[in-house]
Amino acid sequence: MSISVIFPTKNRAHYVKRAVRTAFKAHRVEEVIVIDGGSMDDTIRIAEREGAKVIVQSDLIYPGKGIAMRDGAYLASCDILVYLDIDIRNVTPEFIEKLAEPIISGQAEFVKGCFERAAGRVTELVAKPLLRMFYPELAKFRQPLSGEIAGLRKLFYKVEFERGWGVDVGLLIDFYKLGARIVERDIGYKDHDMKPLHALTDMAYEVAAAILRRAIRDQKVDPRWAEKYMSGVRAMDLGLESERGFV
Ligand SMILES: Nc1nc2c(ncn2[C@@H]2O[C@H](COP(=O)(O)OP(=O)(O)O)[C@@H](O)[C@H]2O)c(=O)[nH]1
Ligand SMILES: [Mg+2]
Repeated sequence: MSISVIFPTKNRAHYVKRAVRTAFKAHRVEEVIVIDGGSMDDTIRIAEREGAKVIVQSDLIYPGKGIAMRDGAYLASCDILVYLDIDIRNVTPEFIEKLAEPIISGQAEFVKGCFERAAGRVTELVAKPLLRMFYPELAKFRQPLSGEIAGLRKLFYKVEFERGWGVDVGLLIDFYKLGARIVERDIGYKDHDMKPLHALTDMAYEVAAAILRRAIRDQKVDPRWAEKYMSGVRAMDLGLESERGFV
């Protein structure tokens, strides 16, 4: 089985060389794909120089990580897709090999990476409580928001990619609903940039929205209740920056 490695990127030129080179070194990797979210730095140039297939994501909104992941799935041609964040300082080929292994061995169709480091704030305070309420079967995952995943390419065409930060938890729920066998695989320590608390508000909101939209779809939440309480949230004017376009 062959592997396509996909990196969503935005303004992370500093990490690109190591990430792409490392990906090409992993066993079975036949292509490395970089989907850029409109970087103003050298991200695209370096990725091309290193031999990656590079495109700019199809809809240039920010945050658009989910759009980039979806575009990557459609550009890819190998049997297995492995997604990695670009900003992993200590990335090694083993990250990719460990993620793909349960699929190659026939144990799973979808693999969620997890790390030794404690899970992030949005994971602990938003994703886990909501998963426990609406998808208790998924509450055991230590890092339901991790962007390090592997899956059978053909299954990625049957799930819904959220546009922004909700994409990772959305994929986990959708693969589960598809009946895919899912395992969590510890891939060691992940050394990456940490966002300040204020940058997490929008992220937390998008993660909550992704879970709640699926809970409504799966009839775990009364749609009339949802209409009444959730429909106005997106348009709510808090006097802050408006319109994130996550739906
Ligand atoms: N194409 C694209 N990539 C993005 C966007 N936002 C973030 N990324 C990439 O998605 C990955 C995860 O983002 P990051 O900021 O590290 O999130 P965190 O690890 O949760 O703090 C990184 O590889 C980013 O460069 C976007 O709008 N478009
Ligand atoms: Mg990161």
